Amino acid sequence: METLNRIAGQGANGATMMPIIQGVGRAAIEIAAVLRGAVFRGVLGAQGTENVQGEQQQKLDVLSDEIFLDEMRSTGHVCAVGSEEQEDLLVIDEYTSADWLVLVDPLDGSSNLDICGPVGTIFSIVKRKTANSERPIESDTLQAGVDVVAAGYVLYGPSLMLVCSVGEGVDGFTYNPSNARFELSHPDIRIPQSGGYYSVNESNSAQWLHGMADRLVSVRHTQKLGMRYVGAMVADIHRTLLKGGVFLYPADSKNETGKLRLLYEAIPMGYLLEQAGGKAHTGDMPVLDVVPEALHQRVPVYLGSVAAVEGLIS
Ligand code: AHM
Ligand code: MG
Repeated sequence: METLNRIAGQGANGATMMPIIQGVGRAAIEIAAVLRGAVFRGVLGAQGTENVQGEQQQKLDVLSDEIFLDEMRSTGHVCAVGSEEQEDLLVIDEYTSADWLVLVDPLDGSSNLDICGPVGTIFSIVKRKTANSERPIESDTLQAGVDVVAAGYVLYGPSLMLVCSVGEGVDGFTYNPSNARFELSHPDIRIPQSGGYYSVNESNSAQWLHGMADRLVSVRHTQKLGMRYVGAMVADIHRTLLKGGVFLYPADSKNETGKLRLLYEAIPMGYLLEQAGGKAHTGDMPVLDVVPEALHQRVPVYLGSVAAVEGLIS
């Protein structure tokens, strides 16, 4: 059975990305173990702090962030990490001359923790723009999705899965506890172009802008879509990739730029969707064309099968 090593043979960047993606795999195994034991270690619940977005941090958000950062440091190839849980760029002092920066949402969907629901980790990797002799700075992370070199997610569900791309399609790997390896379980994932589900927090529909509620009624009818919503982006995107349809988090009258973060959520998931033959759009432009202006910027997202996304944005 092929393992994560498959990535090393993919495209121009596979071999270079390999140690970093293996680091993501190690972080995933550690975070999964912490999640499994959380109720016994007293690490469920609020940390009592807010992140830069003003959201309550869960203890597991903070623990996952620490684990991920430690594993990125241990690769020796990452000079800095931009995390949804950290206000500023975290420079890895031991490796300031390394080539790569990683953007991460260490524990996405953490409101699902209280109900033992699925959660995930989302990441992307970009090459620094500053010279290697300089200390990396925040603007090194502000790169459009078209310049992303690798991206992926970890799904903490009934199985532990790592789904990623280095620009040569999308592969899914499942952790095999009997040999402690991520094994290739879903080679070359292609999103179905018809059928599937729409996935959205429909309780916001009265506040959606641009007539989105009416458009959704029309698209779900013409595309014959069922409905599913976990409320954890990784689980909702994973289903969308495998079954087709569309995941959306539109702009609404309270959040005119949407809820989800460009760098930690929209770009990595948009990159994967496009690599799998789908479409990723903000309603104004392709997700991968948006040039980020700030680390914690938000955008509306429409991610899924081409016809379903086009039906919503046109
Ligand atoms: P988080 O990064 O703070 O966990 O928030 C992101 C999550 C996504 O996983 C999910 O798609 C979305 O928020 C759900 O939002 P809502 O509860 O408004 O439906
Ligand atoms: Mg998130």
